Amino acid sequence: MTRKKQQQQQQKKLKLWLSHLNKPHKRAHHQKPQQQLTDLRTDNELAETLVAELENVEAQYEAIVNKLPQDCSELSTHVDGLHLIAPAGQHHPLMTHCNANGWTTVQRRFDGSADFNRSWADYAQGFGTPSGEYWIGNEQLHHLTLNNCTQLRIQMQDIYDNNWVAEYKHFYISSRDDGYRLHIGDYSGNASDALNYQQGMQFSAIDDDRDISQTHCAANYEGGWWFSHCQHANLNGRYNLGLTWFDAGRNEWIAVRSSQMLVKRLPSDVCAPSSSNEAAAAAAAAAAAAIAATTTTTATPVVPSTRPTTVVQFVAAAQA
Ligand SMILES: [Ca+2]
Repeated sequence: MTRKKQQQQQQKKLKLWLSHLNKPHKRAHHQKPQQQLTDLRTDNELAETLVAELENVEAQYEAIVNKLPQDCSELSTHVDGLHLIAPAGQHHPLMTHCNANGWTTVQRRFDGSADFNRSWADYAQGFGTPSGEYWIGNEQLHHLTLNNCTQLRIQMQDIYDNNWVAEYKHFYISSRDDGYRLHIGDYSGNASDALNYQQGMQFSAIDDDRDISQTHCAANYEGGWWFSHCQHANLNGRYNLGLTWFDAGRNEWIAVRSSQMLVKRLPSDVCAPSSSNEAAAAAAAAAAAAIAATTTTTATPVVPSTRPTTVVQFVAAAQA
């Protein structure tokens, strides 16, 4: 018998058992006790068989999920497009976009079609569609970066069609209990290390202010992010106004039109030892504490561009 036929027969049996068990058992009042006992025994046997079958289905499901790549770098052939992955420690498949170089897309903005002004729970779970505008979810980010061997690449295009890149050799998002805290390190690129300003911050969203500003940054910027006092970088803010990155090189805000955040596992021979997440976390916490101790008001540490763009006005308004 073919595997497909076997599966069809199994499904048929399951359906039959389920329909029997879920049917209300009409037993006549005059039914003899002996008959009632026999019925109960039959029900019990059916239930036991059903549980065994469901366990079998669960085991098959687990086996399929375990065979999925943990991220796009594990795909046998790197083809740009949508792929199913199962991040380490998560026992369910996840559809995401992979590029031809094995990078996993975790965020994408390009037309403002998806609403990014969402709750902390929405950001934890993820939203949008991997083929369009998208946030993969903080829980997924935590699991994708758990291996302590993940790099982050941020690609942006500004409203003047310039391309900007910020890459971090180390990227780790802590657990839900720790507020999905941001840990980054070893920057390279042409966009400036703006994200470092938010190093060690917990994730904030419209309904959950976890920044260290006296204002509510996520509410001001209409998007969830690792805000501090509030930001030097924010790719989840209000589209066309709130997408920004501070380019320290030019002392100017980049007015971001489209952005993409991607992660990729580093080759194992260049991976940091397993304890470095904790070391990075401790360093980040110390840095955050230092910021909190030295700054008591909402800071706009660098005067934005003299060119009055809508982005700058929006940023200035929100920082105030
Ligand atoms: Ca606050």
